[in-house]
Amino acid sequence: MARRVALVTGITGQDGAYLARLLLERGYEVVGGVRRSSTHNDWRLRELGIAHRVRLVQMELSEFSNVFYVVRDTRPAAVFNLAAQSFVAASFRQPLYTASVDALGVTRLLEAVRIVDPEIRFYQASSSEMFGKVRETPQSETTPFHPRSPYGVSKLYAHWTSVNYRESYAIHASSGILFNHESPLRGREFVTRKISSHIAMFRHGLIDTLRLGNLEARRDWGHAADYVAGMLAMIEAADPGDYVLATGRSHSVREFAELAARAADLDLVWEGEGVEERGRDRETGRVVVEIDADFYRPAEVDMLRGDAAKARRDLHWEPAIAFEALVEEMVKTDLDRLDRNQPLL
Ligand code: NAP
Ligand code: F7E
Repeated sequence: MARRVALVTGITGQDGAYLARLLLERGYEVVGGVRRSSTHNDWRLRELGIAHRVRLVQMELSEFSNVFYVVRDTRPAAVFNLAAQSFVAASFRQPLYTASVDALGVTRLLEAVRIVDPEIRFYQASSSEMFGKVRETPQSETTPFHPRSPYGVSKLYAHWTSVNYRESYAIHASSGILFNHESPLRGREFVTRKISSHIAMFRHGLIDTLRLGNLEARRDWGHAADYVAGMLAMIEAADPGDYVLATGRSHSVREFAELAARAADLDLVWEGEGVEERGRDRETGRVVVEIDADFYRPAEVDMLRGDAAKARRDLHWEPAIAFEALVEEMVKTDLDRLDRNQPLL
């Protein structure tokens, strides 16, 4: 690629921040799409020390003319489409908005790419949520899809739209089917960061208990910093394609909570069943975890475990950060933020 401008939609999110840092390290000029808001939301870019090195432009994925003019005026070599209403639980309450941004937003962006310059390379942030009620384990690029939420359904539309623009117009469009990836920059409503931030607040005496939903759900959790390297590898590959990125290991929410508690010197012991279940600290007997049925979902994805053999083979992609190290980093970072009187964002 001769021109090295990368346009990253969703740059204010977790992946946007890590990807922007990686792109800058690799010599790209980074333009970040930001939706209009009354408050400036660049804390992740500031935390990584790169806020001053990226150019932000207003970009709302539900507005075609806005999307089109940004692509036309920035003339990127590559577009990374990370923008989305990304919270599965919220998609049940806002299914139409989720579809507009996560599904049709991708058509808007790909139409802009097609019209402005079909040589622009395109990365779509697809999701393991598309596998939903899984047909086989582990899940790979050939596993049939069965999404279980408006989010998963929207991402599936977006995935096939990316495939379709590749096949119809020869656009270098890749779809990264990424399993859950987390970090200290994860949004606080997602279960991993909810746990790490609440455990840290509990340790600091700022809250009494952590209220969780389904403890038995299993996810293949990796580190976001590893996964953005896979996104860039897809964009830079000679040929576009669809790739699963995953660690190949699966853990329950309960295991995540136990490990997170241990990182803050709490030893969880469980008692009771269903919504009556509690997790107490062995030493003090204090209740640390309670169950709250409000966090159950209308349809759950019970277990995910990915097979990233294709990405290993074709992209030489390999996750470096193990689950245990990820959990520890997340809890220690939140504890450290509180030690320094920083708000948990
Ligand atoms: P995230 O932290 O929730 O970030 C989402 C980004 O999208 C934010 O910058 C958000 O802006 C922006 N956005 C939301 N609605 C928008 C709209 N209407 N127009 C323009 N921008 C909008 O998500 P993430 O964890 O970084 O994930 C990045 C992408 O990968 C998402 O598409 C997600 O669905 C997908 N994905 C994530 C995972 C994962 O485990 N993290 C796995 C598979 C796929 P604000 O800052 O203003 O909210
Ligand atoms: O839930 C269970 C919940 O919200 C994980 C997004 O990045 O990854 C993410 O989607 C599991 C679910 O992530 C609570 O029921 C229990 O089974 O952290 P989550 P997610 O739904 O897997 C995929 C790959 C994406 O693409 C998405 O964008 O944890 N769970 N108790 C809970 N979940 C939450 N949020 N809060 C709880 O209290």
